[in-house]
Formats: sequence, C-alpha cells, structure tokens
Amino acid sequence: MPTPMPSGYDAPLKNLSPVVAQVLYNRGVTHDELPAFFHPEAASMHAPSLMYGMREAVRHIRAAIARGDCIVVYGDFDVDGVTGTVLLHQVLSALGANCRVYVPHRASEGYGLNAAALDRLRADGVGLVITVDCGISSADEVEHARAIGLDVIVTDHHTPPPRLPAAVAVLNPRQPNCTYPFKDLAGVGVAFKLASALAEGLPNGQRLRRDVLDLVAIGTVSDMVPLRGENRILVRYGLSALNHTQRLGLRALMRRAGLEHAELTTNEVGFRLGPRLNAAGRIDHAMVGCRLLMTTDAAEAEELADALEQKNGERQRLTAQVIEEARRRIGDHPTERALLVDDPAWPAGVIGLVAGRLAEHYCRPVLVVERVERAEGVERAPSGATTPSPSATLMATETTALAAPESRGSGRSAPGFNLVEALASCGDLLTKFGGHAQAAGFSLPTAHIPALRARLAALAAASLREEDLAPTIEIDAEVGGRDFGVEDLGLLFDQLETLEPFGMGNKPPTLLWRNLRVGDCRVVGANHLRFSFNTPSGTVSGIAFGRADDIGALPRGSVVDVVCTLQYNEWNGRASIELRIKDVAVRGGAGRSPEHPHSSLTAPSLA
Ligand SMILES: [Mn+2]
Repeated sequence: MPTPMPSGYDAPLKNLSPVVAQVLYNRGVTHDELPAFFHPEAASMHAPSLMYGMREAVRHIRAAIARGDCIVVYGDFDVDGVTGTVLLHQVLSALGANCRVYVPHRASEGYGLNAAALDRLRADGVGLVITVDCGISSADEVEHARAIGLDVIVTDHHTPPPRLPAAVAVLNPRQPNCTYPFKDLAGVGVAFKLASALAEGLPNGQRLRRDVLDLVAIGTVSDMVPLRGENRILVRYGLSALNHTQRLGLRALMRRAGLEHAELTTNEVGFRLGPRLNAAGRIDHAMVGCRLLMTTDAAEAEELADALEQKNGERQRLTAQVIEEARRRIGDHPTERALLVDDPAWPAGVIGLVAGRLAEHYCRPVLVVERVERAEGVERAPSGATTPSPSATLMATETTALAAPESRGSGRSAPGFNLVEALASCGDLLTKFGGHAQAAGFSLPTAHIPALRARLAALAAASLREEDLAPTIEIDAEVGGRDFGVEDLGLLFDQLETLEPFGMGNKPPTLLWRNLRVGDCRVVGANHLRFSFNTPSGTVSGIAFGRADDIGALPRGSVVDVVCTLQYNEWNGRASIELRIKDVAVRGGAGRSPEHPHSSLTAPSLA
C-alpha cells in the first residue's frame, strides 16, 4: 500500500482529485516536477549539445557529408534499433549524405558490431559507420574498424562496460563522463538527439525533427524505457505524429493490425505495432522492418506488411511452444531463485520473449539459452524471403571461424536483482554480454552453461528473499469511502487520463476499492469473470480477464475488496466506466488480502 502523501503536496493540483495526487506522489514525481509532468512541452527538452561527445560527432559527420563519404547507419535488429536506424538514415539523407543502413542478421551475425561485417563495409567503400542502439560493448570491433581505416561513431543507451570503445565519438547518456540530465533515453532517443543536433540551425530543421517523431514513439515505447522526463515528452509528441503518419508501410501495418481507425496509445504501439515490426528480426531478417519504415512505394508497403503479419503469426506460435516446453521442464515449484533453461531447438529470436514471460510467471530471474552443440564453420548468407534492396543495405555473407561451440542467451530479471551486474560477475564464463538491470543478452562457450546456471542461482539465493518471489500488485490509491460514489468514477477516469502516456515507469493507476457487494458474478468467454457490484451510490460493473478458474464465480451478496484499473466501456451505445479487475479478496473468505493478492500466474496474454 502507498505511503500517504504529505499535506501540501497537492497544492498545485487544486482542481484534481486527491487520488490523482496520491498516484503522482507514489511515482516519485516531486512537488517541483508537477507542472512539467502535466505539461510535457517540447520547449523543456534538453539541448543535444549537453550530451558528451555530441560536438565531436556532429563535426565529424558534417565533414563526412561535405566530402561525400559513404556513411552507414548500423543498427540493432530490435524495434528500438530499427526505428533509430531509419530515423538517422532519413535525416542524414535529407542533409545530403551518401547514406545506407545496415542491420545484422540475428542468427548468423548476432548482436552489435561484428568484424566480418565491418570488413565488407570497408571493402565496399564505406568511410564512416554510425551505430544505433548498439556498439557500447564492441570495443574490440571498434578497434578492428580503426585498424582497417573505418571511422566509427557509437550511439547507444545500454549500460557501458568498464572498457569503452575508442570511437571517433561515443554518445551514451549513461557513460560516466556524460552530464546529459536525462539518462533513460532509448536507443532511438539517442539517435534523435544526434539528428536534432545535425539539423540545428537549418531552415528545415524543425520539419526534419518533426518528421521522425513517429519513429521515436514506436522505438521508445517498444524498448520499455521509463516514460518519464524527456521520454514522456518524446512519446506524447511522437504518438500524435504516429496518428498522422504518412509512412506507407506503417499505414499498411496498422491496417493489418486492425488499427486503421483507432487513436493509437502506448498500448497499441507496445502490443500491436511493436511486435509486428519486431517479428522479422526474430524469425528472419530485421531489414524487412527497416524497409517497411522506409518505403515510398505503395505496392512494396503492402507486400512488406503482409510479410511482417505472417512472421508475427509464426513468432507467436513459436513463442507459445517454447514457453510450454520450458514450463514443463522447470515444473511448478522450482527451488532455484534464478533459473536457466536451454535447448538446441529454441531459436535465438524468441528466447528474450520467453524469458520475459517465464520471469513474470515464476517471479524470479530467468535466462533462456539456445544451446549450440557443434561449432559453426559453414559459410551462410542470411536467409531472407525478401532480399533487401541494394540501396538500403549490403548483403551479409559470413564465414564463422571454427571454434568451440558458442551458445546465445537472453535473460529477464525480477525487481531487486540487477541482471547485467550479475552477468558481469560471471564474466569469466561469458564471451559477450550486455544490457540493462532488468534485461540482458549474452553468449558463452556451450560447455560453460552448467557453471553459469549454478553461479546465478547462488547469486540469487544470496540476494533475493523468499518474499521477493511472490507476485505483488502495487496499489496506487484507495477509492470508495464516504465521499466517493459510482457517480464520481467518470470524473476520476478523466483526471487519471491526464497522466498518460502510460507505460513503463508510469503504469495505469491501480486502485483499491474495499467492501464492494457482489450483485452478480458469472463466467464469460474462455476464462473471464464479469461482475456487477452494488454500492450505496449505484451499481458498477467489472471484468477480470483470465481469472475464472482461479477466483471462481462468487455468490451474490459476497463482500469483496477489489484491486483494479478503470476502463472506458461502450456497449449498445451506452458509455460507462468499469473496473478492470486485477485481483479480488473475499472479506472473511480464504484469507487473501489485497496486500498479499492471489497469485496471478494466468494473467492474460497481451502479445
Ligand atoms: Mn534499445
């Protein structure tokens, strides 16, 4: 339960419900930050020049453009990387640069810079490589680039390792000597800062920036960085740009996702558009997503959207299959406090998704590894149903040196366990690793997998307590009481909506409403419960998705405490606010209380 806000905190929020003030207080929004929170204005964005390395990066890029050097934007294959890559390519091209994009193939090349790709780019006459959403952990590869006469500028937002790449410039607000005030930009956010600096002072500079904001919204939301501070501003403006985007590929993709008439919020971006864009990189080649965002050809836009739609279906089936297999293997009550599961048949493209769902399910860090049994020494080109157009990319053909077999893994953590730090302390077992506190990727000699499993389990046993392993729901505020009735729900809903955009670091507010009397409760659909509650001020309805089998239909007259968010509902032309129920505690019932809610292992899938 939240700590009540101190008196006076809500003074600047005169016309708002105390519930809204309590929500903001819980989220650590200080009294001084309140005005900016309610008015996320472009004018309050930080100057790009505050970012360490920016001046050098801009100077170098301008000179390369002036010389007509061939520039390659080298991005990561996830949504953040792909949107950031297209963003920088678009702005550089508009500035007259001779510019191409390169995104490595997830399976045959792997994450980040690789020497073979750099060699090919150099041989192809490329003079400058600008990374997006990767590169901070590629000190060796940057050194290699330097040795072959290729300049590299790194833009990244991942946790910097102790040894930074010796690039022409490194842009990463998280590097120790960077005083840029906002540290939580996504990769696309850092790319946007560089683009803004490049466009500064140009007559069309403002338009250049505005035309890429749709990409910033998609990448920032999909990368799950906290939607606070500058990200809140970027996503607010970005969503409105996205709702009016002229990008043919995005329009086509929205139609496939049934979103052509919808007003897009972070929810649609995170759960509908993002996964579709990501599907190509997971199953096949991320260049498909890149080309979708770049194309100006209507027929090609439709074709690429079809390809992504199909890949996304494949990705969903594959993910479900691997999750089921992994859960069967782990069992219902694992004893280890950090889990590592591996299998040769699990594709690297979905192991991150699987790790995320398992970490949520088991309430502890989970690492999933695609185990490689035999060293690879075969020459192969990235499989691609659709060949990237030569203007957009360079085809990658790679020869992997014959060596001990290497496996790749991805992990998702639980609150209170810093995964990238844990991996750093196992650095002697790993070939490569990087990421964030809550999500990280790594590769290691296959023979080291059992040792890594044991070391992580020991680390987790030492730092995670028993109570850390139970599912919890954070309650933002309590409603009900004497001066709150059903008639107040509409106004409260409207006021809570002003806290949007919701997402990481600013979830839709969760409310506790005690002593609701059940008027009706029935199972609907596959496994949902529909409620109607009687209160002294009228009836209110609620829905609990995917909870019929564990809560069960409650008899009329039961008195319950409900934990919920509010949602707008329109049915038969009648609009109402209803409760989207996260958990229910029966008063004097089985002893569940909202503070210790029933486990919600069957939370509805939003994928
Ligand atoms: Mn990223």
